[in-house]
Amino acid sequence: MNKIILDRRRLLGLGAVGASSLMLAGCDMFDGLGDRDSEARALLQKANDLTYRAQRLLIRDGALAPEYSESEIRQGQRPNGSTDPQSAEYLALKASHFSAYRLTITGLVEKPTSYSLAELRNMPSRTQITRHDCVEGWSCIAKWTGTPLSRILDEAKLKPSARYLVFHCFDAMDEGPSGPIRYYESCDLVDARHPQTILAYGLNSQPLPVANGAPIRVRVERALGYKQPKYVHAIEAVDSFSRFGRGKGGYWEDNGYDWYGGI
Ligand SMILES: Nc1nc2c(c(=O)[nH]1)N[C@H]1C(S)=C(S)[C@@H](COP(=O)(O)O)O[C@H]1N2
Ligand SMILES: [Mo]
Repeated sequence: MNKIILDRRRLLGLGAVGASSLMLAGCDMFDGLGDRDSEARALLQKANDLTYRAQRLLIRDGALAPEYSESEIRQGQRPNGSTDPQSAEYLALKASHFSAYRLTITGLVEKPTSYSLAELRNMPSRTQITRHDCVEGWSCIAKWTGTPLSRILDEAKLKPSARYLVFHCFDAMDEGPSGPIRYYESCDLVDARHPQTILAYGLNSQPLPVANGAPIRVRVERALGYKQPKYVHAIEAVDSFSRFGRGKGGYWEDNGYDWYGGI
């Protein structure tokens, strides 16, 4: 395992060198005319895709993120980002302990459907103790319980054209010209079907607190903290992200973070 991590780091390091030399090579493009700026962007995008493909090659599709023992849970899961959504819809659901909540599955699926929290809790569950790594430089080991996302996808039956899942959240991050800009995230179908990818409703043997994403937050255990959307109300199967936000696949991605966000 250590060897794999080392090799991966080394390869990612090489990837970074590759990307920065592309950037240098791209520099004189900024002095040129017309749409060369976007040419340079396309090059950088290619470097990003390369990193993604390198990671996909090195991390076997089914490889599990490390799991820990109860004794390694040292503190509660530190709430970060949104911790108390204020949208009217969310406040109403929270007031009734999420009894009227429904998780909607839409987009490129044969059977669009929705689930109440009770229905999700009554499905087969998975519990895992994993480490959450936030890009701000902190980590927490916590125990997550939830419904495997693969089970939900089997029921909804993805259409062959589906390539990604987009997770829509209740919380607003900013006010945009046409209303609130809500948190959203996405993942590919390999991560979506990964055995540790769950729709979590439990944290450290308690119901998931509001501060950590009640009633449902996604755990994609091989990815960074911002890839773990909280307050999820809809999952949409899509073939592209271009319709959402600035088209980069997530709120933080639209603000410059890497889409893949693997660890
Ligand atoms: N809806 C939503 N999901 C989110 C965020 C957020 O602000 N809103 N922040 C992300 C970030 S940066 C981190 S580190 C984790 C924090 O999860 P926690 O509050 O359970 O620790 O949630 C992620 N998912
Ligand atoms: Mo984070």
